[in-house]
Parts: sequence; C-alpha cells; structure tokens
Amino acid sequence: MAGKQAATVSGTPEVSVIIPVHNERLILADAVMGLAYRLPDVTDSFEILLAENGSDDGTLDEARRLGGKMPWIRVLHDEQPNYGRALRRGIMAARGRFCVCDEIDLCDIDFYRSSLGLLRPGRADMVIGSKLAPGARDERPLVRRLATRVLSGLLRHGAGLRGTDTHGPKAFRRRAVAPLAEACRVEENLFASELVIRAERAGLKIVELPLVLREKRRPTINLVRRVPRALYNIGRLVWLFRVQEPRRGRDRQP
Ligand SMILES: Nc1nc2c(ncn2[C@@H]2O[C@H](COP(=O)(O)OP(=O)(O)O)[C@@H](O)[C@H]2O)c(=O)[nH]1
Ligand SMILES: [Mg+2]
Repeated sequence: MAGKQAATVSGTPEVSVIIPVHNERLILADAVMGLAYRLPDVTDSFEILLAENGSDDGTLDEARRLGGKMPWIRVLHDEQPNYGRALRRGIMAARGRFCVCDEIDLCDIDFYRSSLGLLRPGRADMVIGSKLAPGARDERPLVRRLATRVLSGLLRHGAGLRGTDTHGPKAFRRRAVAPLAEACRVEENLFASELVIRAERAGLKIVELPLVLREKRRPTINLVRRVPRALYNIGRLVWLFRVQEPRRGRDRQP
C-alpha cells in the first residue's frame, strides 16, 4: 500500500470518502485497505472518513488503530447508532473538493471512477448509484430488492422524489451539497433520501448511474427491525416536503 499511497495529509484532498460504520470490525480493515489500494488509480489525493457510532463489537478501536497508522484515515465517533447522523457528520467534516459516500460492504472503485469523471468537468453536481436505473443489476435477496422498490415508490409518490433510488453510493461537489446536508431534518435511515430530494429541489445537476450491487456480507441490521423506523421517517419526509416546505412554482419541473 505504502508505495501506492497518494493521499495528502495536511493539504486539501481532492476526494473525501465518507463511510458510516456500525459493528463492522470483521470486515473493516480489509475493506478500507482494499479501497485505499485502488483509490490512487482514480485520484491523486484522498482522505477516508470512518463515521462510526454505536458499535459494541470493537469497530471503534479497529478504526482508531487504522487511523493511527494511516493519517489520511480520520475517525468520527458518537455513542448512539444512527446512520444518517454519521453520514452528515462525515459530510460536515470532509475537506475534499468532492465527496464520495460509500458503504463498507460495497466500496466499488468503478463507481468512484465514473462519478468523478462526471463531477470534474462539471457534468454533474451529484452522482447517485441506483439499484433501479436501467442497466442496474441487484444481486441481493428478493425481499431486499422488493423493499428497495417499495421505499422508492413511497418516496416518489409521497415526498416528491424524482430519481429512482436514494440509498446507493453518492458522489458530489462538497460545496454544493454540504449546506443541504446541514439543512436536513430527518436522520437515521432516511437522511440520504432527504438529502437527495433537497438536491433535486435546489436544482443541482444530478446523474444516476446503474449499479451492479454485490455486497460483501449480509446487512448488519435485520430488515424487519428497520421497517417501523423507516416508515416513521418516510412519514416525516412526506410531512416535511408536502406540508412544511411544499414546492414553489419555480421548483416544478416536468
Ligand atoms: N455509523 C453508522 N453506520 C451504520 C449504521 N447502520 C449501518 N451503518 C453502515 O451503513 C452501511 C450500510 O449498512 P448495511 O448494513 O450494509 O445496510 P444496507 O445499506 O441496507 O445494505 C455500512 O457501512 C454500515 O456499517 C449506524 O447505525 N451507524
Ligand atoms: Mg449493505
């Protein structure tokens, strides 16, 4: 790795990779080192922010151990498990011109290459990896593919989402998106959806890329346990975007 490392430590990196992590001790080091090995192929300078919260399996110690050895790994920590809060903290702490928000079980360098290829020349402000865009291949179990379709349908019909998917990896121009992340009101598993809807409403140039999704392991939190909180947070988004912040005329696009 050392020979290939190209991250700046004190200067501003081109790319900040933000990865929320929760109870990922078993795959953390391999995933981070594998990603760091490939990142120099797509950028001259990067940092990796591991936004941990609420783990009870030693993930935080493992993340700090990695950060102690490699100064371009930065570790953020909170006590309570909260995916959205971790992601937002990562975005607010990032220093790069571009951010890539990833998941520890994905880390697909092809997405980094394609999204940076669109962001650098200004062809996009935000690039979203979509499991539902034409050409996507989702290799997860049927029940999770169905859950993605239901969530996407509820967001589209209820909260005015225009895209197909909000939960995949995302890359964006930090200065365009950080203020939107700060404005988001819903945390946990629906933070990313609110962020994407806010980006759409702000008129950012958004491009979806079809994902080929192969997870390195099954999700850490059981799908059924997530459903009540997800439904509650979808309800909050519907209320937020329909009642509290309805679209103004100029926001309406075909
Ligand atoms: N910080 C933080 N990260 C989380 C939390 N829940 C999930 N993650 C991370 O979010 C990413 C995706 O989680 P995963 O369990 O694969 O769920 P999936 O998105 O449905 O596949 C992984 O990097 C997890 O470690 C959480 O409560 N807090
Ligand atoms: Mg996953």
